[in-house]
Amino acid sequence: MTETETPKRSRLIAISNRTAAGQESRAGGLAVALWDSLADTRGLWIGWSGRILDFPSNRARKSSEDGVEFALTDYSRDQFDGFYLGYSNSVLWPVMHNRIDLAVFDSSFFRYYVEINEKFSDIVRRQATEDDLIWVHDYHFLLLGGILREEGWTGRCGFFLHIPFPSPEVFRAIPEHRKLAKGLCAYDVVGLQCRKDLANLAQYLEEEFGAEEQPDGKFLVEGRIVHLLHCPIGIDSKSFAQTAQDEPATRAASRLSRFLGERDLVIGVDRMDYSKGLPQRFEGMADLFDRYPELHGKISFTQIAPPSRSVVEEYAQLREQLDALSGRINGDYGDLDWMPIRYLARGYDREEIAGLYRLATACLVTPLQDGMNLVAKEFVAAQDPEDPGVLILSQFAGAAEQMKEALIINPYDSSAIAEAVKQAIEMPREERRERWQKLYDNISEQDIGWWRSRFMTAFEQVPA
Ligand code: ADQ
Repeated sequence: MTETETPKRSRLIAISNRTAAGQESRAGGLAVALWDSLADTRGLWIGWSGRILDFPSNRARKSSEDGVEFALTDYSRDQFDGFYLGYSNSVLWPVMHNRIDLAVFDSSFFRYYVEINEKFSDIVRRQATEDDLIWVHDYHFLLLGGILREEGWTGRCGFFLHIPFPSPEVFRAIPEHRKLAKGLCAYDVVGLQCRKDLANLAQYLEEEFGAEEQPDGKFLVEGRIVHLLHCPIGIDSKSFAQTAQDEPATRAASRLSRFLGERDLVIGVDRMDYSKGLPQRFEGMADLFDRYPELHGKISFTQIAPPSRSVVEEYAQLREQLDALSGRINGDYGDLDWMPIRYLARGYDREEIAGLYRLATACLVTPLQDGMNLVAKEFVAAQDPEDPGVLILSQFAGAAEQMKEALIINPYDSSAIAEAVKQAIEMPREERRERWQKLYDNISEQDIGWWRSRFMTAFEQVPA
């Protein structure tokens, strides 16, 4: 069997905090990837309903959509604050993204993290049988595998971490790091976005638990075998390439091009998150206009960044910082007929974004730390092969391991951002085509189906 063929599957049970239940379009990569596997195996997707209730039940409500079953559960306000906003997004998210300085180590959060992981363990045990494959997603559920094992679960459990795994020193800043790591090692397969993450986790497990490396990516940790799998997530590149040429995309592109005129569009598309390096990116653009007055009026930088998690203090501060920075840069460099930065703090439909990518001369993907970054892959997929735009990519995005033909930059270095933008807008068409072709071949080969098969193949090999 080749790596891209999916073996005959057991029923799949997916677990993630948010699911694709009730989504009108299942356009997101993860939703599409999981949906197909779930539908093929008459599978079940367990997650949060999105509801906060005074007295939530410990059970989950079942529903079904297009051949996929859902079991969704509600949270209390305390659970939402302690588990989701607290431990998940104010401890794990910042630390895993190398921002210990932004973490809020409030000891009450962990209790709710354990409580929700236990709640999901109960739901899994009620809904699943030990013949099923349990595939858990992301940092919200690091403990779930360990809790299931403590409760005597012997079925196969796999885990995929969508965000980075930091260096051992940084991970040790989390007071409960040993408990989290033990939970992680209770899974049979742990998938990581890039080789750096895998090396960090392996080093941590060796130092902290004396883990012993076995052949084929397996590690013996405290008497159990865990398979650490390098498994970079991809996108449905062919379908995204088509989306970028469909009517909603071309309509959005023509709305923007009316304001562009002859100017080059440099685009950024991100959730408004401190990991995405937005202030540094804005400073990089300011640096460009500072160094090259001849480029004034020639470039329009459009940043789309809908606010996320805005009740978390750091996110509210980021919003204020970006508002101030864009105002300052437009004030300093703008003219009667030109605004250097168009900063849109709202989301757009995926179809519209695809059209904007295709219109752009360059895309700035400059996170300070990112598990993968799907925007980089979407931008490449959306290009016109005859006249493609240039991807400028942070060396700290997981995607940089695969996308070496992008202009790779250090996102902390505003001069590097400035020079890369200049290089991109001046790059000859032949060089753009060559770089783009290699990038496109890579993202088409290692697409979302490849990612799913790679994980499932490792998973199916675990003895039942
Ligand atoms: P995110 O940090 O949310 O996810 P990213 O990969 O950048 O990840 O983008 C996710 C999706 O949201 C993309 O499909 C993108 O098009 C869409 N999106 C982003 N900004 C948008 C905007 N302004 N308007 C509309 N849509 C927007 C986490 C990890 C990543 C990892 C993914 C998948 O943090 O590192 O790549 O999961 O594993």
